[in-house]
Parts: sequence; C-alpha cells; structure tokens
Amino acid sequence: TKTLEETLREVIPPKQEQLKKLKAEHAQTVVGDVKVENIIGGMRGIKAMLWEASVLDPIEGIRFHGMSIPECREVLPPAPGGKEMTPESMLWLLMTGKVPTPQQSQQLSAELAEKGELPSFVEKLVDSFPKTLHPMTQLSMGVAALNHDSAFQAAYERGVKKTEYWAPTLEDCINLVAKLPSLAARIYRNVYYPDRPLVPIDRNLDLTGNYSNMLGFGNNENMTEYLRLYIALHGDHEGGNASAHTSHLVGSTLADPYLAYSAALNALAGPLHGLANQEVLRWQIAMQKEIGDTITHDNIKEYLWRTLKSGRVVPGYGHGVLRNPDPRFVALQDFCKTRPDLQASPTIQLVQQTAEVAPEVLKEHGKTKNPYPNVDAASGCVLYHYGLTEFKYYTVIFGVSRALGAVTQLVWARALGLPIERPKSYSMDALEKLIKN
Ligand code: CMX
Repeated sequence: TKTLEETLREVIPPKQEQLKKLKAEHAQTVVGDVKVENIIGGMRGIKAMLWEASVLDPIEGIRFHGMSIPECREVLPPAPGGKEMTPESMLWLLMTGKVPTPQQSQQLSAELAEKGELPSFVEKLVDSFPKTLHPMTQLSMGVAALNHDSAFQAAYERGVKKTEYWAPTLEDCINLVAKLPSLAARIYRNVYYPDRPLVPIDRNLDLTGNYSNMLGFGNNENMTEYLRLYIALHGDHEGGNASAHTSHLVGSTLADPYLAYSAALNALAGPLHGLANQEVLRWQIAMQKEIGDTITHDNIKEYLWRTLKSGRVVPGYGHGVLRNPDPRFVALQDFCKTRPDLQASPTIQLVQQTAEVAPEVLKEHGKTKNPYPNVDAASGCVLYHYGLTEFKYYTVIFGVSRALGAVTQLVWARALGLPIERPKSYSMDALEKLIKN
C-alpha cells in the first residue's frame, strides 16, 4: 500500500497542471467585485484565497474535498475497535483528496506515534512556564520552539529547488501533527495535575488514543471516541478563518510550518474565534448556577437577554460565513443522542435547550446575520461531562485539531508554488479618492 508521501507524489502533478491551465486561460476572468463594505468589514465575502482541502457553503456547511460531515463519518476509517473517523484519516483525505484504506490510516497512526516525542529542550521549556500562563500561550510557544529541528529550514539553507519545497515541508508537518498531543498533554498535566506521572507514547495506539491516554482518559473509550470525532471535525474550515488564514499568510513568507502554525494558534486564542469554546462553557455553567434545577425555556430566554443587554455576545452563536446551524454542531449533538449517559447530563441538556431558544432570541435582537449555533456551542459540554472540566484548556484541543487543515495548506501552497500574500490596503482618504474617480 502507498504511503501518504507516495500518494501525494501522484496527486500533485495533475493539480499543478490544473493551476497552470487556470492561470493561462482565466487569469483575467472576473469572479466578483470588491465593495467599500468589504474593505471596512474585515474582507468578509471577498473571494481572495486558493484553498484546496475544503469549501464552506453558507447553508450546507463545510465539505472536505466535496464530502459532507455525515459522508466523512461513514467512509473515513476509524481506529481499531472504534467507530468514529480518526484525525489521521481526515488528514489523509485533506492532503490527498482520497479516502485512505484502514491500512493506510493505521500506517499513518504508527508513523505519528513513532515521531510523537518532544525534544528534551522543549519539555524543559514547557515545564518552566508558570501554571498561570494560559495553556494556548504555552502551546503556541512550544510549537514555535519545535522549529529548532525544521527540515524545511535546513533544506532552504542548503539551497533546495523551489519545486522540491513541499517534501521537507511535509516532513515538518507530519512531525508537528505527531508532537502536538505530547505537547498539549504535557501542558494539561503541568497546569492542572503537576503530581501525576507523565504517560509515554504507546506505539500501538492511534494519535487520539495516545492523546486521550496522556490526558488521563485512556480508560474511557467514549471520551477517546469523542476526541477522535472532535479533532477530525475541527480540522479544517476552508481558508479564510483567522487561524487557517494566519498559518497560510505566515507560511507564504516561507517561514517553516512550526512558525506558521504557532502564529495560527495565537489567532485561535481570540474569544471571537477558538477561545469561544472556553467561553461557552463558562457562560453555560454560570447560567446553570443562576437558573438552578428548574430549567425552562423562559428562564434560559431571560438569561440570554441579560447577556445581550449587558453588551456581550452570546458565545457559540453566529458565524462569519455560515447562515444555518453548523453541521459540526449537529454531528457533536448526534454523538450525544446515541449515548444515554450524555443525554442524562444536566450540562448537555442545558446546552441542547439553549440551542432551542437562542436562535429566536438572537433573531429578535436583530444584529447577528446568523442566529444559529456554531461548533463551539456544543464542543465543551461533552468534555465537561467526561471530567475534563478545565475550560481554559478547551481551545488547546481545538489547536491540536486545526493543524490538520493548516499543514495541508502549507504543503499544497509549496507544491503549487503559491506566492507571498500581499493584499492592497487603503487609508480612508485614499479610499475616498478612489470612490471619486
Ligand atoms: N451574540 C450577540 N451579538 C452577535 C453575535 C452573538 N453570538 N454574533 C454576532 N453578533 C453581532 C456582532 O457583534 C455585530 O454587532 P455590531 O454590529 O454591533 O458590531 C453584528 O451582530 C453583526 O455581526 P455578524 O456579521 O453577524 O457576525 P461577524 O461575521 O461580524 O462575526 C462571529 C462572527 C463568530 C465573530 C460572531 O458571530 C460572534 O462574535 N459570535 C460569538 C463568538 C463565537 O461563538 N465565536 C466562534 C465562531 C466559530 C469559531 O471561529 O470557532
């Protein structure tokens, strides 16, 4: 069976041809226009990036190489003994556009386990951080430090040809994905359980099996399966979201994948983006405390209005592109619906009931263009139920996941020879001049 690199060697040349043809035949074809509202509105709606692995439709949600989330859950290989698609299978799909065989997926798991250990200076660096330093800052710093051993940087210094950039980039990307669980689990242990012994990587486990084990949930197969689904689902959400775009932007300077992804993690750490999953749980638990045991739609509604009237956003609702409930939210809810223990959890019930009430309240409030839940509305409550109650850690799990899409783009940007990013900006005066002309 072919390895990931061998499969990529086959799929890259036709894509390079496709790009050549697009350039030759359509370089001047207009596919949209830019309005002043786009320029002052965070570039929303401007079609301005090439991103191969996934496309986000405002109504349908995300498709990975054309495949919907239910289709991916159906065909992407699970871990031995499991049911949910694994992040390795998703990574293979994102990178190659092909569904891996179970054997290929397991081969990739074995490669990741083999490369998963951290260099000892990174372990020491992470161990030296104060416990009070946010776990996302720790993750970003740890990832940046991994560039000490970057294969791309070494190859660039040796003067490798531009057409060969993608291969050492792939090497770095696989190493990065492999090391994220050890790094993320070490941060968890240092911050919350400093007396616990560190768990070594088990070469027979898949990436998430190891991550769950290192977090202390190795004997809870339901939690491990949830983490597999969570990490596979959050892997990619086309290119324009803040973390993915940051990784691509920094990578376009030919900074190595560790530096590019470290920067992406800093974008993910913002409360309007990945940090929202921490905020959702904090907000839902505060609601639970205030409402008490008798949860009704009316008292949830009242709490929602209080949040809105105090000038805060309702975390976990709204989206820059989506105009429907997020299918990632639906998939996580679906996971809960098949498990009676999760259905009985008061926190999960509260999250579900909030999702029944919030869209109407947000519509009445009249500001957000999308009153429906996004993935962050659902992702934390299951972690909480299974005992991972430290909300400040939640975005780190998102950070372990988002690497799948970011590294895919880094490899493809180099395989396709995409240039350094450099959009044009205007001052308000210059914009007014442009309008007058
Ligand atoms: N609660 C209250 N108000 C909201 C809102 C929410 N959940 N979502 C949007 N709005 C408001 C915006 O703040 C904005 O108000 P102003 O005009 O006063 O600035 C207005 O509605 C229009 O915003 P929009 O065009 O609908 O949304 P944006 O594309 O600007 O922002 C997002 C998208 C996700 C940042 C926003 O919906 C939000 O802040 N949601 C809450 C935080 C959250 O869940 N983020 C996670 C998103 C998913 C992810 O990246 O992980």
